[in-house]
Amino acid sequence: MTTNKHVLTWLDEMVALLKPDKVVWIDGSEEQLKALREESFKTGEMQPLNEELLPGCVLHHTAVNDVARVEGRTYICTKKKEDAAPINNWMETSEMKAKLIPMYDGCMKGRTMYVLPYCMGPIGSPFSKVGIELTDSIYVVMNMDIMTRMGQQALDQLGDSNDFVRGLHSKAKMEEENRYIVQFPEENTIWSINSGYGGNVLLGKKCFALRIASYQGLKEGWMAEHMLILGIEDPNGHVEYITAAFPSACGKTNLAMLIPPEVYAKQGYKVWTVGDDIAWMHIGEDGRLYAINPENGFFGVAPGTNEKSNPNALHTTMKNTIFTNVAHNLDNNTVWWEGLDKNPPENAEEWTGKKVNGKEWVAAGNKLAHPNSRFTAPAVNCPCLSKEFNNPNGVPVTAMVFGGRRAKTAPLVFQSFSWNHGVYVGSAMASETTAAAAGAVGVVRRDPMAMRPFTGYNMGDYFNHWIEMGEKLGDKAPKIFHVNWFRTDDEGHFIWPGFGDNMRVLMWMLKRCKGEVDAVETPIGYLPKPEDIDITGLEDVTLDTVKGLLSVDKDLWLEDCNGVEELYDQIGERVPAELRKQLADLRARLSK
Ligand code: OXD
Ligand code: MN
Repeated sequence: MTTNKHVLTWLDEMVALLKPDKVVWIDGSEEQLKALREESFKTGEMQPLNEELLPGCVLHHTAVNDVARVEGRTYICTKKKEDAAPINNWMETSEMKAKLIPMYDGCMKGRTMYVLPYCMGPIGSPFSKVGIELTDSIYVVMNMDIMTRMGQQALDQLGDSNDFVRGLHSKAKMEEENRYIVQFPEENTIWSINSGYGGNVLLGKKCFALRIASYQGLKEGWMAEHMLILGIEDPNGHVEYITAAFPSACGKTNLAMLIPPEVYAKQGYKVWTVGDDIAWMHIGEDGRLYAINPENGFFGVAPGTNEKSNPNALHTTMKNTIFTNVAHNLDNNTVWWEGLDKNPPENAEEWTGKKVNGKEWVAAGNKLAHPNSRFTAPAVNCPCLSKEFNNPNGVPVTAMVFGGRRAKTAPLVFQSFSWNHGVYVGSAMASETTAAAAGAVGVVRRDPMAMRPFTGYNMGDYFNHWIEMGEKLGDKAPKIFHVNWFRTDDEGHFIWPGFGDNMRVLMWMLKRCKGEVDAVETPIGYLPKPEDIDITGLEDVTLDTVKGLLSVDKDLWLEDCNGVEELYDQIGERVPAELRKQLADLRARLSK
């Protein structure tokens, strides 16, 4: 399929190491994919679902100990420790290889190795990048077919170039204690072993499009961010684009696909999805920042997705979708998850494959679907997919949003005073943890730019890269905002309705960007005047509710500053002086 010498030489080396029985190149043809699906049904790796209700959809269960990204076992390996540590797990490159090579040696004996070329970003875009993943998993091939532009088209995009990411994945023996997800950014290489969970094994996604790409962006002057991209079209047909970073499982997919509330829909506003997870951003010829979505599908969290919370996502999953670790409705051979509807299937298999009475199971407080169960769905299925989705130049970014899940501290929305203050705000992001990563749920952790688990190099250098991008963008830089949809009252109930109504907050941002609305200057940034958040048609939200949502408790903020300082101290001397100054200025404003 290719005469690229760099590809062929690397492949020879890997075949010698892995010793597969068979090597199969994935060309991306329908015929080949169909045969692989059939094979996966035979081995039980996948189960076909109801062809009438869910055409082309399949169900997969991972191993029970392999249901989320494993941050504790994810490494950035560089020659020098300070280039990746201390936020990342680090090991010296050759030391890590010496550890992993014996595990890879012969691990594909008796198996087929799939050679899977893929392109991140639209084919033909100057900003797209190619990777090749070697894997012994059909599940991976089928997921990558949805999530990337896969096969011959990717090799054509690569041509003779050596600029491709070398990805190696083996399920090996699926040993938890020997599970490693390793990035070697200096060598454009990813090694993943002993896992079958999406975020650990679909190497185009977190490993490449964030960890490796963030490093490439540092070297080449662009940005790879954990951000959704959406467009808001006004009644005149003019579209403004917003990118937004939230920690995993904080509703990026829901925001990216939001349905405008009636007050806006009536006027003719529309929302378009460009991406729900990752944005690659370059400075365009006109000096503005442009974003492409490197992915070609959505790897979304299933639980909580329903007709009300995200009808677009639900619709997107109705055909040609892979469901992982959701519950199986045995009555009609479909799927179910918590929050889909109020009717758990009686005749069900819960996510590990055990037959249960779903109603009784749920009533007894058990989960039918795993909280991090997923759908892998093609972007083309999405009813609100932007017509710019495949635009090789991307879309111009007007506003950038940071956000987290904070019960009390952060107000509904505020705008930063400047780009550098916005970089501070991003660096200070924090959130209460969710089920997307293994570990305790509900603990506050600092998650700068939602990139804590995804930055492929030193976090201080990463902050500095943001500051330098701002210098290049000058007055063409997007405006930076911070939101919090998750404020709770004293009983722990969410105060803001969220979902589609979040558009009310985005509309305020766009007005700010166009200079159409004033704001209140506060120590933490510009806050809306409460009456400038349009609450028309909201039943449970009054002007007083909005006032409450916009209130800022200075003591909580000063406490939060201590958390930021701790993070900066942990990162150490590479934290830019500018951010230390932003922190000092914020403290001074809060103490006045
Ligand atoms: C994801 C994540 O899967 O952030 O997108 O964990
Ligand atoms: Mn994500």
